[in-house]
Amino acid sequence: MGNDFFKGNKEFFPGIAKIKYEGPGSDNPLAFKFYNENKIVSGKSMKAHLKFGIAYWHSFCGDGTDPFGGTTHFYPWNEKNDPMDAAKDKLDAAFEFFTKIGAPYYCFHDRDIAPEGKTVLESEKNLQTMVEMAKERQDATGMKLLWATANMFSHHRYMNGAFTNPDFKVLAKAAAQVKAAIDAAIYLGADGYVFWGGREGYMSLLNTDMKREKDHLLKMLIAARDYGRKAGFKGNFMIEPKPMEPTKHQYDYDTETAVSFILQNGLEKDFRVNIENNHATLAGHTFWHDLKIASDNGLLGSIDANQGDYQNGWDTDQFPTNVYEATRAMIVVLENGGMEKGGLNFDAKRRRNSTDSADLFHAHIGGMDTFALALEAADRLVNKGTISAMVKDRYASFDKGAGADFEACKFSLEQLRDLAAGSGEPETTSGRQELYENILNNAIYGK
Ligand code: XUL
Ligand code: CO
Repeated sequence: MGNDFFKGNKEFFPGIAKIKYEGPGSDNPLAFKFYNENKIVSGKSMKAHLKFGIAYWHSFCGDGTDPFGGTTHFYPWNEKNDPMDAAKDKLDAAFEFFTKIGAPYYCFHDRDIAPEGKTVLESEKNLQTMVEMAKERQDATGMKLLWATANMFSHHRYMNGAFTNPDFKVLAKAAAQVKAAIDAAIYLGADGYVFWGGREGYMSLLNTDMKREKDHLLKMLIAARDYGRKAGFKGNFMIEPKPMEPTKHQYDYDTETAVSFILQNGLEKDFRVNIENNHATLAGHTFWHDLKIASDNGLLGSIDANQGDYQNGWDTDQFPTNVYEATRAMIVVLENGGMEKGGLNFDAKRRRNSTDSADLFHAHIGGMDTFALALEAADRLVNKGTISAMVKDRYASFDKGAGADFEACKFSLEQLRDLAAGSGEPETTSGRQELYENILNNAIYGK
């Protein structure tokens, strides 16, 4: 019974009603067990804390293709021959899904919602037409656009990069695409605009002038920012770090790199980072680490909520099910005071062999329940304050006396030497990692 989409006349997901919260006692696979959108957690509803977004590309465009085989997900909205007619069916399917799953936001690449035309003008017109239709549906349903972006990695012209292409003519095409995508973001009232530089990197340093390419990248981000602000875009521009894939090395390698780039170039007023779990793990970090780097620098923009595979390491874009990992993420989000204009976008796809329409619902229900559990666990931990008090105490020697003077830059190296020479060997202090881990587990299990 695979690929059972579109059995009805008008509905693309027939037989599936709006997903409701039924609580942990329910055995209904098409119900939330933990995500209760109106439940108040620390003065705010779960819906407002989590701000779930649906990724248009995975849920309505991804067809199950992998490097070893073609389509396994056959969608009724891809059946019409005219690409604009197909795009309209896809939009209807998407909004049907959004309202049935009950997520308040969505995200798209320009080419997800509108087909590329033969010319720049035709592409702009296609996008404008689809964006106007999307606006009508947003107004009718209350859905909001979390962020938009331009796909500057699929077309063959971008095989050597977009903003970092060695051919200026290609760079100009990328500029045209970004301008139209920013216009779309403004028209739809998006809270963000994302730059993920899929091909902004190199396959070989032998043929690459890295310094020049990075300079072009910066110039283009500034041009996009200036255009967006002039045209009235009020949201955050965001860089989404990823170390590799499809290139061997991407310039926005990890969060630390992207944050440094933003700060070094004075872009912090307009730019934030959009952090994806599986990109962090691909860079050899944890999701938690990258979120913390962003938050510590006041640059946490939004999250692409997914998870990787712990054995093979690459970007498998699976739906988040790991409550422990999600809890650590939500601790950072809560301590950050939320994400202002950001949310949790499911940049995640069903497995190639998950071919039933219900699988799309199971996948999102799992992701939403996971983060609902994580939110409550993180809230218990943050509110209790045991860990933050323990961490504060760990650094207490810098709160007064010579330690505080050091932080206030009152000591030279020689003076520090004299202090050390005048005192005995410090007593060792336990880092108590196991105790911290137990406290986190206790919070996850309801204490
Ligand atoms: C690719 C990825 C993208 C960005 C948007 O790994 O994460 O889907 O989120 O271009
Ligand atoms: Co992503």
